[in-house]
Amino acid sequence: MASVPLFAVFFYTLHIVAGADPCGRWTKLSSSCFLFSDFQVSWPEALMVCKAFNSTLVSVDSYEKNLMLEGYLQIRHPHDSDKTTVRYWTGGNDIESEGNYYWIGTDQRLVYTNWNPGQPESDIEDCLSMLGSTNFQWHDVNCNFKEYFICEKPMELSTSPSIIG
Ligand SMILES: [Ca+2]
Ligand SMILES: [Ca+2]
Repeated sequence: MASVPLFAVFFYTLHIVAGADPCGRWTKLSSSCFLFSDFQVSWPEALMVCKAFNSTLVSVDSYEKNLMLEGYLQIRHPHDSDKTTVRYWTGGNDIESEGNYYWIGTDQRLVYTNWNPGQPESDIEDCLSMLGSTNFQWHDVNCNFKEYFICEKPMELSTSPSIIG
């Protein structure tokens, strides 16, 4: 745990998985478990926190998944005053090769996209963020900005044996 930031340790103790719920304290949406952070960090820090939970930054790799996450974020931030300032890191980035965005969780190039018009736009903005100010459409943003973030991990399947017949 030496490389894990202290805030991640505190966060973990607050959100420790309990009981048989396949997502524990995380949010279950479709077939994955999601953690919507309530603190803001840079993209590399966000990735480190997700990894500390055996998860990764979210891959928004389909229309349906984007719609689901956007809908959840709209509910999570119902007030316009909040929505105009809130931003969430995803796993999308072009850090390694400018203009070649991929999802760090799946190692796949972006196929489905929901960029805000005019984005992505910059060789100094390499991390993909969902911005409340544009109904959570995507922007390339400087990876050092501090934003909220979304971790994703597959739902843990039950290990109890099923009885057939
Ligand atoms: Ca870029
Ligand atoms: Ca941008």
